[in-house]
Amino acid sequence: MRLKNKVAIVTGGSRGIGRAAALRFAKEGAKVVVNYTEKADKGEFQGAAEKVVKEIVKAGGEAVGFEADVADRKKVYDMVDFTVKKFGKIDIMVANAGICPFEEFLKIDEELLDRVLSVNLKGAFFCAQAAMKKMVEQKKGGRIVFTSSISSIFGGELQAHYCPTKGGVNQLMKSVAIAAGKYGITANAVLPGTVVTDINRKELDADPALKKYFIKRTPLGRLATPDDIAAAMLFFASDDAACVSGASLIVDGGMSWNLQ
Ligand code: NAD
Ligand code: RM4
Repeated sequence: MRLKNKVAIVTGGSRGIGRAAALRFAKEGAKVVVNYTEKADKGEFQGAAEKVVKEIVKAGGEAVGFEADVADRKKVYDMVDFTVKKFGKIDIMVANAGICPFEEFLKIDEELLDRVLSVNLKGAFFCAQAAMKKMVEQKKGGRIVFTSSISSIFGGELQAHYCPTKGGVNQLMKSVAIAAGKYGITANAVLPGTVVTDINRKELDADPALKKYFIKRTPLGRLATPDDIAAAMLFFASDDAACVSGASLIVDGGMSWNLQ
């Protein structure tokens, strides 16, 4: 087990990539706080975090859900305090929660822009800051893993609000890596390609040609899965990455470099 006796928070852990990370980390021995927000997990997604917790517990692991909008600084700090109360410490923060309400550039109003910036960029900032503060107090090092995206490098017609947040996450990650290094804390980013999850399912289902195009462009012949992304996160969170900090790892089957 690669995360034995570790304690991890996975933001946006109730669904998609975060869910896969929560399950994988628990399988590797970590106690996991499965973060989500009610604002996102309503309707058909209600109770998603509890399902993940149940799945982990059923498999013999330890986990608990925690509702917090990562755009809310106080709630993020409360989440870290809760984690320490519940499991005694925090070793790993996976700043993963993110939203991408696809929209045409000319139709993105200030409210939508603010929300995407707040969740994806400010949220990642608060999670890293709150976790690092506690890790510094603990004096035992730590791991901060960001979910960025290939959209941090490439643009997207319906993602003019989203892509800048992921570019920002890359820069945030580098600065955190520099600030945190002297405390034995690493910061790294995973850059997923297109992974079919609730964030894009409707758009991809509505445009099968687009999905086909993504797969065709991918040298490995398939899109990355949430488990593929979780495996990269696990690497950054594990002892194997003890001397890795400030790194970005694209996990997309080679898709994004295939421009020809
Ligand atoms: P998803 O929609 O399947 O899951 C989103 C998760 O985030 C849910 O658990 C939801 O409750 C949570 N969430 C949403 N807003 C939140 C908030 N304000 N506070 C706390 N939790 C919140 O999405 P996903 O595809 O798993 O995406 C996870 C991360 O991966 C995001 O940062 C996304 O930008 C990034 N990403 C996704 C893809 C992809 O193709 N799916 C590609 C690159 C990067
Ligand atoms: C990713 C990437 C994917 C998109 C998701 C929502 O960062 O751009 O293609 O589907 O975001």
